[in-house]
Amino acid sequence: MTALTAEDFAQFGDAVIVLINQANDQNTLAQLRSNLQGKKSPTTALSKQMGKLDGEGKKTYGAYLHELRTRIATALDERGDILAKQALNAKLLAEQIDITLPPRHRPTGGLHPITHTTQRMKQFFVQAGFSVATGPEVESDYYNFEALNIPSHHPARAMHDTFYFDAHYLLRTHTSGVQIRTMEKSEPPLRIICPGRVYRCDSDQTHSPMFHQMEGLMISKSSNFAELKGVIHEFLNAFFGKEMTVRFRPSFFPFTEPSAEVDILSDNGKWLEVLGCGMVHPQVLRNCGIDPDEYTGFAFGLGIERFAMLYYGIDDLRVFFQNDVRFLGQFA
Ligand code: 2NM
Repeated sequence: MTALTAEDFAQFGDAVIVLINQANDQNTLAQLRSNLQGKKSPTTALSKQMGKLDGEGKKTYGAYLHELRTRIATALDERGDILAKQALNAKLLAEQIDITLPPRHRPTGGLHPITHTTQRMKQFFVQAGFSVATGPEVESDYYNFEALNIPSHHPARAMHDTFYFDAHYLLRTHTSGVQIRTMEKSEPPLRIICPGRVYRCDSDQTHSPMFHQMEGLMISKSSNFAELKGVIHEFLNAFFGKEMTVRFRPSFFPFTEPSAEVDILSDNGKWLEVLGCGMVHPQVLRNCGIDPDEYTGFAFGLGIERFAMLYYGIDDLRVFFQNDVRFLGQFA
């Protein structure tokens, strides 16, 4: 065989490197790598020729072949690096995101109008020094009626008003049990409001079997009816956001004496009843361990739905409980 010269190896190497540098993607380069370095590659074929050479010739030939393989390997690696970098840049470019695009619309919820109304009520009383108290919705006969001076023959006790579980337990018909417990537990003076769900066996256009009430209680050594009138009037002014014309009408509740119902004058000249109130009955104070000769107090109770309807101009009570998003969305 005619021995290949250094020149031959160099020319072959040059030609192969041109080929390598023409590879324009990683797949082509991988194919080329397998063709140039695999078992069937020209360099493998060349190495098989070595056996036929003598000692000195084998050494020179071996050195040329080694250099050729090194050149090919280096060229493959360098081209590989370039193509990898190009592929990465193309990927980054393709996956580029525009962070200045406006976000997709995500609908957000809002507070239920009853929750919002309750919060506005709390806001007034908390700034006036009242604490918010809560209690169980399943009440005992004692806390819902007995302690409040509601005798067993009173209409409020009749089956058609109250949801009874058994002879002793019921769904509270007002939050007064919370006030009773607070009076039992704490030393006067006291200023609390008790918002919450209450239940009455009654359902039509203007009555829901579950509705929301807020009751308030203030006990001190000097509370009187003038103070009650002042607090209620200030509350109504704050809630409706304007100076209200208010009327206190004598009324009757078993747990207050004297008792009154409060009307506000509406824009169309009609009086609207909005709450009940009175001076806590001495017997109720006594029931809770408070000496009525030392302390006096006033209490009031209102329906939160009624206030929400007046505030938002809603004429149907039922919309509060239907959870229609077209209604609720207007308060978000
Ligand atoms: C009302 C009207 C008048 C009231 C009385 C009490 C308590 F526990 F102190 F005796 N709590 N709530 C009360 C008074 C409630 O609702 C129309």
